[in-house]
Parts: sequence; structure tokens; C-alpha cells
Amino acid sequence: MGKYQNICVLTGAGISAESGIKTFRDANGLWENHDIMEVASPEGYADKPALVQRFYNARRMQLKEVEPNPAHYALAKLESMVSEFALVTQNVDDLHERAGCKNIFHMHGELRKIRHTKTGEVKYFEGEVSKEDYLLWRPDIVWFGENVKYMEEIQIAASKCDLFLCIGTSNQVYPAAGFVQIAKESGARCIELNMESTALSAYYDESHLGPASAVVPDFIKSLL
Ligand code: BV8
Repeated sequence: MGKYQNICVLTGAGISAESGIKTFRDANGLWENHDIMEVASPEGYADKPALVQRFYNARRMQLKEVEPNPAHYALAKLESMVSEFALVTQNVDDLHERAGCKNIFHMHGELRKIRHTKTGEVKYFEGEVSKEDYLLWRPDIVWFGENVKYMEEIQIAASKCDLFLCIGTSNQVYPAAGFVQIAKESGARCIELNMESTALSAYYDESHLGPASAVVPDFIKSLL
């Protein structure tokens, strides 16, 4: 393995796009058909629990029809070749796990988990939340205005890494979009791999533009 032995990766919806999972902000993206705050905020859930549960039920069911793509597998290979690797994902799908990645931080939660609204109990769940449970079991997803998960572990990973990769995110959501600053201030090389440049591209030392399933494996091959 080359000169980078401690790698922190941030992924967003773009890495799963070629697996058939819609992104959020691209044309006919997920939010296009929904008002963000209606389906991804505690207020929206309180106001229209059926709409929110149907939105997440549909996305949870879709997990059974999609597969990881070469970008997910390339990251799992990279993890096996370095001494320290942290995969921070904004994605709530399970494609990184299914591709073989181990040290994953789902900072916005996971579609395959639901959380009891009274007890806080979290459990794995692969089905559809039924009508009678709409208010009892919510998706274990971080909505807008809610604190993200694993913040401490992520800040440590971003501050310790010598290479920070940002893959498939529009960098519009915080605190995720701000992690590059932590990595940069700690002296890491910061590289963006995305379909197109983003508002934060200037922060990065390098940008590799194109579809993740081609750009990510090629870039990782150049590292190994
Ligand atoms: C918080 C769960 C503290 C739902 C999500 C004003 C300024 C700054 C910040 C704020 C502000 N007002 C409010 C905030 C904070 C807010 C925020 O950032 N708002 C934004 C919209 C301005 N953040 C929060 O609320 C966070 N919590 O701050 O807590 C707090 C506490 C109390 C009160 C206040 C604050 C919580 C944010 C988490 C929200 N939940 N998801 C779900 O997933 O169902 S966010 C949602 O956006 C998804 O998780 C998604 O992952 C995330 C980011 O989107 P992307 O992954 O980047 O996807 P997107 O479609 O945008 O982009 C896709 C990219 O891929 C594109 O660039 C495209 O070019 C590229 N692409 C497409 N195809 C390909 C590709 N690349 C490669 N190959 C391809 N084939």
C-alpha cells in the first residue's frame, strides 16, 4: 500500500446512484416528489406519520432489489489494504456493508433499523412498518433538526487521517459537509470524487469527476 495508511471516507447518495437508489437533489431525485421537511423532519412525522412511514417503507423495500456497485466494492478492498480506515456515510442504505466494508459510521441512521418512540429501543427491521405501529416505531433515521450519530468518532477519524476522500455528495448538508475542514486543518490530502463539482470543490486538493462506479475503482487502483 502507498503512502496513505490512515484513510477517512465520506460518502453520499451519489455512490449508490448506479445501484439504482435515487439521490436526493438530482433531477427527479427523492426530494423532487416530496417536500424535504414533510418526510425528513420530526415535525413532518408528527404531522403526517402515514406519509413519512410510507416514504421509508418504500425505500426499505427497495433495498431487497439493489446490489452494491464497483465503487462500494473498491472501498471495501481499500479498507483491507490500510491500517486505519473509517467510512462515514450519509447514506441510510446497506450497500457498504454488503460490499464488505467493516468500520462504517451511518451518521444519518439506517433504513434497516426502527426506533421505539417511547422507550428508544432500536431494532433491525427489514419489513414495512404497519399502520398500527406508525406512531410507535419510527425509522431510526436522523431527520433535519436532529443531532447526527457518531459525531465524536467521526471528528477523531477526520482529524487523524492522512487522506480524506469525499464521494458522491452535493456537500449541502451539515455537519457532514464540514468534515473536510477538520481533515484539511489536520494536514490530510483531501480528494473529491463526484459526478460534478460542488460548492465545496475549492476545499479539495483534487477532484475526479465522473460516475462513481468508474471513477472510484480507478482512483483506488492508483493508490494501491
Ligand atoms: C443538525 C436522512 C444539529 C433522511 C438526511 C443552514 C445552514 C447550514 C446548515 C443548516 C442550516 N439550517 C439547518 C441546518 C442544519 C441542517 C442542514 O444541513 N440543512 C441543509 C439542507 C442546509 N442539518 C441538520 O439538520 C442535521 N442536524 O445539524 O443537528 C441541530 C440540532 C438541532 C437544531 C438544529 C441543528 C441533520 C441532517 C441530516 C438530515 N437527514 N437524511 C434520509 O436519508 O431519508 S440528509 C439527506 O441529505 C440524506 O442523508 C443525504 O445523504 C444527505 C446529503 O445528500 P447527498 O448524499 O449529498 O445527496 P444529494 O442528492 O444532495 O447529492 C448527490 C451527489 O451525488 C450530487 O453531487 C451528484 O452530482 C452526485 N452523483 C449523482 N450520481 C452520481 C454522483 N456521483 C458519482 N456517481 C454517480 N453516479
